[in-house]
Amino acid sequence: MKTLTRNTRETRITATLEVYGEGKAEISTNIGFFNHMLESLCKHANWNLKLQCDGDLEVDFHHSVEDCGIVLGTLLKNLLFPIQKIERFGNASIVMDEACVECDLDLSNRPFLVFDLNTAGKVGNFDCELVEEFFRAVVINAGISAHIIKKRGKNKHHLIEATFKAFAVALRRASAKNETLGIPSTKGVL
Ligand SMILES: [Mn+2]
Repeated sequence: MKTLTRNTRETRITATLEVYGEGKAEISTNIGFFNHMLESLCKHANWNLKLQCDGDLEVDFHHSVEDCGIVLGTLLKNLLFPIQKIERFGNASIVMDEACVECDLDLSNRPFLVFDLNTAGKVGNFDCELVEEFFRAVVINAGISAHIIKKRGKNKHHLIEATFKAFAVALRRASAKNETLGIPSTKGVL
Protein backbone atom coordinates (compact mmCIF):
# COMPACT_ATOMS: atom_id res chain seq x y z
CA MET A 1 0.00 0.00 0.00
CA LYS A 2 1.33 3.42 -0.92
CA THR A 3 0.07 6.99 -0.70
CA LEU A 4 0.93 9.80 -3.10
CA THR A 5 0.03 13.48 -2.96
CA ARG A 6 0.45 15.61 -6.09
CA ASN A 7 -0.44 19.30 -5.95
CA THR A 8 -0.24 21.68 -8.90
CA ARG A 9 -1.98 24.93 -9.81
CA GLU A 10 -4.52 22.82 -11.73
CA THR A 11 -5.24 19.89 -9.41
CA ARG A 12 -4.69 18.69 -5.84
CA ILE A 13 -4.74 14.90 -5.61
CA THR A 14 -4.08 12.45 -2.80
CA ALA A 15 -4.42 8.71 -3.45
CA THR A 16 -3.73 5.55 -1.47
CA LEU A 17 -3.55 2.34 -3.50
CA GLU A 18 -3.34 -1.31 -2.50
CA VAL A 19 -2.98 -3.48 -5.65
CA TYR A 20 -3.83 -6.76 -3.90
CA GLY A 21 -7.02 -5.65 -2.20
CA GLU A 22 -10.73 -6.43 -2.08
CA GLY A 23 -12.08 -3.97 -4.65
CA LYS A 24 -12.90 -1.28 -2.10
CA ALA A 25 -13.12 2.21 -3.60
CA GLU A 26 -13.48 5.58 -1.94
CA ILE A 27 -13.36 7.97 -4.90
CA SER A 28 -14.08 11.67 -5.02
CA THR A 29 -13.14 13.60 -8.18
CA ASN A 30 -16.29 15.76 -8.36
CA ILE A 31 -16.91 14.22 -11.82
CA GLY A 32 -19.75 11.72 -11.48
CA PHE A 33 -19.03 9.61 -14.55
CA PHE A 34 -15.28 9.47 -13.79
CA ASN A 35 -16.02 8.38 -10.19
CA HIS A 36 -18.20 5.62 -11.65
CA MET A 37 -15.37 4.48 -13.98
CA LEU A 38 -12.72 4.52 -11.24
CA GLU A 39 -15.00 2.54 -8.93
CA SER A 40 -15.45 -0.03 -11.70
CA LEU A 41 -11.67 -0.14 -12.22
CA CYS A 42 -11.10 -0.85 -8.51
CA LYS A 43 -13.79 -3.51 -8.35
CA HIS A 44 -12.49 -5.48 -11.33
CA ALA A 45 -8.76 -4.97 -10.65
CA ASN A 46 -9.45 -5.94 -7.02
CA TRP A 47 -7.68 -2.79 -5.80
CA ASN A 48 -8.35 -0.88 -2.64
CA LEU A 49 -8.18 2.77 -3.66
CA LYS A 50 -8.88 5.96 -1.79
CA LEU A 51 -8.60 8.95 -4.11
CA GLN A 52 -9.47 12.61 -3.58
CA CYS A 53 -9.09 15.03 -6.48
CA ASP A 54 -9.87 18.75 -6.29
CA GLY A 55 -9.30 20.12 -9.78
CA ASP A 56 -10.03 23.16 -11.92
CA LEU A 57 -13.37 21.88 -13.21
CA GLU A 58 -14.30 25.47 -14.10
CA VAL A 59 -11.84 25.05 -17.03
CA ASP A 60 -12.95 21.55 -18.02
CA PHE A 61 -12.35 17.96 -16.84
CA HIS A 62 -9.07 17.49 -18.69
CA HIS A 63 -6.58 18.35 -15.94
CA SER A 64 -8.42 16.31 -13.30
CA VAL A 65 -8.72 13.19 -15.46
CA GLU A 66 -5.14 13.33 -16.77
CA ASP A 67 -3.63 14.07 -13.36
CA CYS A 68 -5.55 11.24 -11.66
CA GLY A 69 -3.99 9.02 -14.37
CA ILE A 70 -0.51 10.36 -13.54
CA VAL A 71 -1.00 9.68 -9.82
CA LEU A 72 -2.41 6.16 -10.35
CA GLY A 73 0.33 5.32 -12.86
CA THR A 74 3.05 6.52 -10.49
CA LEU A 75 1.58 4.47 -7.63
CA LEU A 76 1.40 1.37 -9.85
CA LYS A 77 5.04 1.83 -10.88
CA ASN A 78 6.09 2.04 -7.23
CA LEU A 79 3.97 -0.95 -6.18
CA LEU A 80 4.62 -3.38 -9.08
CA PHE A 81 8.25 -2.81 -10.06
CA PRO A 82 10.73 -4.43 -10.07
CA ILE A 83 8.63 -7.27 -11.52
CA GLN A 84 9.13 -10.54 -9.70
CA LYS A 85 7.02 -13.69 -9.27
CA ILE A 86 4.01 -12.22 -11.08
CA GLU A 87 2.52 -13.10 -14.46
CA ARG A 88 3.69 -9.93 -16.29
CA PHE A 89 1.28 -10.36 -19.28
CA GLY A 90 -2.48 -10.04 -19.09
CA ASN A 91 -5.41 -9.59 -21.38
CA ALA A 92 -9.18 -9.37 -21.26
CA SER A 93 -12.07 -8.90 -23.66
CA ILE A 94 -14.98 -7.42 -21.78
CA VAL A 95 -18.53 -7.38 -23.05
CA MET A 96 -21.14 -4.89 -21.92
CA ASP A 97 -24.37 -5.56 -23.78
CA GLU A 98 -23.59 -4.75 -27.45
CA ALA A 99 -20.11 -3.36 -26.66
CA CYS A 100 -16.88 -5.37 -26.50
CA VAL A 101 -13.45 -3.90 -25.73
CA GLU A 102 -10.14 -5.77 -25.56
CA CYS A 103 -7.10 -4.82 -23.48
CA ASP A 104 -3.76 -6.61 -23.89
CA LEU A 105 -0.94 -5.48 -21.66
CA ASP A 106 2.62 -6.14 -20.58
CA LEU A 107 4.19 -4.95 -17.33
CA SER A 108 7.26 -4.22 -19.43
CA ASN A 109 8.74 -1.05 -17.91
CA ARG A 110 8.53 0.21 -21.52
CA PRO A 111 5.54 2.54 -21.67
CA PHE A 112 3.46 2.36 -24.82
CA LEU A 113 -0.22 2.89 -25.58
CA VAL A 114 -2.14 1.75 -28.64
CA PHE A 115 -5.63 3.16 -28.21
CA ASP A 116 -8.42 2.61 -30.71
CA LEU A 117 -11.79 3.11 -29.08
CA ASN A 118 -13.11 5.07 -32.06
CA THR A 119 -15.61 7.05 -30.03
CA ALA A 120 -16.21 10.80 -29.83
CA GLY A 121 -18.65 13.16 -28.14
CA LYS A 122 -19.84 13.13 -24.57
CA VAL A 123 -21.37 10.89 -21.94
CA GLY A 124 -23.38 13.37 -19.88
CA ASN A 125 -20.90 16.23 -19.47
CA PHE A 126 -17.83 13.94 -19.76
CA ASP A 127 -15.71 14.23 -22.93
CA CYS A 128 -15.06 10.77 -24.41
CA GLU A 129 -11.62 11.89 -25.63
CA LEU A 130 -10.49 12.10 -21.99
CA VAL A 131 -10.55 8.29 -21.75
CA GLU A 132 -7.46 8.11 -23.97
CA GLU A 133 -5.78 10.89 -21.96
CA PHE A 134 -6.40 8.97 -18.75
CA PHE A 135 -5.00 5.67 -20.01
CA ARG A 136 -1.99 7.35 -21.64
CA ALA A 137 -1.15 9.03 -18.32
CA VAL A 138 -1.54 5.73 -16.45
CA VAL A 139 0.61 3.59 -18.76
CA ILE A 140 3.35 6.20 -19.34
CA ASN A 141 3.81 6.70 -15.61
CA ALA A 142 3.40 3.03 -14.67
CA GLY A 143 5.74 1.59 -17.32
CA ILE A 144 3.03 -0.53 -18.93
CA SER A 145 2.63 -1.38 -22.62
CA ALA A 146 -1.10 -1.55 -23.33
CA HIS A 147 -3.25 -2.04 -26.41
CA ILE A 148 -6.86 -1.03 -25.91
CA ILE A 149 -9.05 -1.82 -28.90
CA LYS A 150 -12.78 -1.59 -29.51
CA LYS A 151 -14.02 -4.81 -31.05
CA ARG A 152 -17.73 -3.97 -31.29
CA GLY A 153 -20.32 -1.59 -29.94
CA LYS A 154 -22.08 1.76 -30.21
CA ASN A 155 -23.25 3.05 -26.86
CA LYS A 156 -20.57 5.37 -25.46
CA HIS A 157 -21.29 4.61 -21.79
CA HIS A 158 -21.00 0.88 -22.51
CA LEU A 159 -17.82 1.28 -24.57
CA ILE A 160 -16.04 3.39 -21.97
CA GLU A 161 -17.13 1.23 -19.06
CA ALA A 162 -16.01 -1.90 -20.95
CA THR A 163 -12.65 -0.17 -21.53
CA PHE A 164 -12.10 0.47 -17.82
CA LYS A 165 -13.17 -3.09 -16.97
CA ALA A 166 -10.94 -4.62 -19.66
CA PHE A 167 -7.92 -2.68 -18.39
CA ALA A 168 -8.78 -3.68 -14.82
CA VAL A 169 -9.09 -7.39 -15.54
CA ALA A 170 -6.00 -7.46 -17.79
CA LEU A 171 -3.99 -5.73 -15.08
CA ARG A 172 -5.30 -8.06 -12.36
CA ARG A 173 -4.23 -11.05 -14.48
CA ALA A 174 -0.82 -9.52 -15.28
CA SER A 175 -0.13 -8.69 -11.64
CA ALA A 176 -1.34 -12.08 -10.35
CA LYS A 177 1.29 -13.73 -8.19
CA ASN A 178 3.09 -16.81 -9.52
CA GLU A 179 5.79 -18.17 -7.22
CA THR A 180 7.28 -20.34 -9.99
CA LEU A 181 8.23 -17.43 -12.24
CA GLY A 182 11.16 -15.58 -10.66
CA ILE A 183 11.83 -12.57 -12.90
CA PRO A 184 9.71 -13.14 -16.04
CA SER A 185 12.24 -11.81 -18.54
CA THR A 186 15.28 -13.24 -20.35
CA LYS A 187 16.92 -9.88 -19.66
CA GLY A 188 16.89 -10.73 -15.96
CA VAL A 189 15.31 -7.45 -14.89
CA LEU A 190 12.08 -5.55 -15.46
MN1 LIG B 1 -22.34 2.25 -16.00
